[in-house]
Order: sequence, then C-alpha cells, then structure tokens
Amino acid sequence: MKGLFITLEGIEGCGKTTQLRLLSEHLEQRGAGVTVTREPGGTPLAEALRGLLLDPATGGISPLSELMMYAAARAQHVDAVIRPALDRGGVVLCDRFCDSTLAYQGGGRGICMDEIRTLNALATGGLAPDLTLLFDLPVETGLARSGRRGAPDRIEGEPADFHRRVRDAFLDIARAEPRRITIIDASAPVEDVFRSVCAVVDGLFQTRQNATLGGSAPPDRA
Ligand code: T5A
Repeated sequence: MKGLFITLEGIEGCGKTTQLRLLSEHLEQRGAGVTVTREPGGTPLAEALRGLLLDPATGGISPLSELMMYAAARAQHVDAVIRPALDRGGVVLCDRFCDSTLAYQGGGRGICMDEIRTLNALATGGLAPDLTLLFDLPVETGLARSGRRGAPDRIEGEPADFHRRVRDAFLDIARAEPRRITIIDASAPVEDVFRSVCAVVDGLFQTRQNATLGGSAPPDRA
C-alpha cells in the first residue's frame, strides 16, 4: 500500500489535536506506521517560524508576509518530513495543512484564494491529502474551549468576526471538494467525535485494501 496522507483542519478550539492523538493510537493498534506532525511546524525551521507567527510579542505581520511564512514552513515540512514518510508507505497525520492557509489567510485576511492556491502548489510540489477531516463547530464554542488554556496566541487573539470568516471559508472549501473533505460535527463529546473519525478513516482503509486485493492501482500522487 502506498502512503496515506490525512489532514485535520478546523477553527480554534475545534478539538483536532485531541482527535489526532486518538486516531494515531487507533491506527498504530492496527499495525500502521504513523507519522504525527503539524503545521506550521514539524521541522526546526518550521517550528521557529511557528514561534514567530503565534507569539503575540511578534506584533503586526503584514498579510503577505504572514502568508509567505506559512508557505516557507510548509515547503520545508513537505520536503523533510511528509514526502519521505509517504514514500516509505506510512500514514501521515498532519494537524493543519494547505486548507488552513486558504481559510485563515484567504477567508480571514482577505488574500486572493487563487493566489494562495498557486503558492500552496509551489510549496507542496502539488502534494494533496488523500483525506481531510474538517472539525466544525460554532466559533463561540471553539474560542471558549481554547480560552480555557490561557492567554490567546497572535491568531487566537483576532476578533470573533475574523474567526467567523475562517469558519465560513473552511465550509466553502469542504463543499467544493466533498470527495476529499469530510465535515465532522466537533461540538459533540470527544468520544462521539472520535467514533465519526474512525468511521471515515476505517472506511478509507477498507477501500484501499479492496483496491489492492482487486489489483487496481491507487491513483498516482502528484
Ligand atoms: N494557521 C495555520 C494559519 O493562519 N495559516 C496556516 O497556513 C496554518 C497551517 C496554528 C495557528 O496558525 C494558524 C491557525 C492557528 O491559529 P494550532 O496549534 O494549530 O496553531 O492552533 P489551534 O487551532 O489553536 O490548535 P490547538 O491544538 O491548540 O487546538 P485544537 O486542535 O483546536 O483543539 P484541542 O484538541 O487542543 O482542544 C482544545 C480544548 O478543547 C478541549 C480539549 O480538551 C482542549 O482543552 N476539547 C473538547 N472539549 C469538549 N468537547 C470536545 N469534543 C473537545 N475536544 C477537545
């Protein structure tokens, strides 16, 4: 089986990191080799950029600079971590990826979506997830959850309207790509959300297995 690339997306406090941990354990129990990683981050350079991007002390970053910083972190991450893990045939679980840039820098900051798509394609060499789980819930619920963790980071601290635009953009992206993106109701309790996650991911594994047994090759990854 070729590697499998799964991304988890959503607004602040949607619970994707909690689900990523549970999903990683679930897949490891099934014998899969799992790489768990995140964006921005996953390499020393990208983690350093993450620090700058999220630290309120960094202050104002122009929307275009912010976009380029996320893209620079992604290019390094794909090259050093994601592609090698997929080439080894492993499962990569990534906390955020290109859809976050479309939602936050496109929906939130108002940068042209097509220009972001072009930059994303450049940064990833055209790599796209096999499956994206979008954890959706009302902005107020998400911000209340993330607020319980302490002081907001540079992006969490944006006004509620910003986060509403981000949520709307995520939902638009999901509607445009229903085959890749599954929307999960993230307002439910952790165990219920996880049941939905397992149903989708186990279904994908089954489909892959059937395709392998049936001898049909999975589609080429760009
Ligand atoms: N960003 C990122 C961009 O602007 N552009 C980009 O291109 C990219 C890649 C990254 C920031 O950068 C921005 C987006 C972000 O602002 P991040 O660490 O991914 O930072 O940001 P967060 O969304 O804040 O991620 P977190 O891991 O901090 O939060 P999660 O994943 O939303 O949620 P989680 O699982 O940590 O849960 C949050 C709290 O809720 C509880 C948890 O116990 C925790 O306390 N919780 C639940 N409570 C009730 N019911 C449930 N079902 C719950 N699930 C979790």
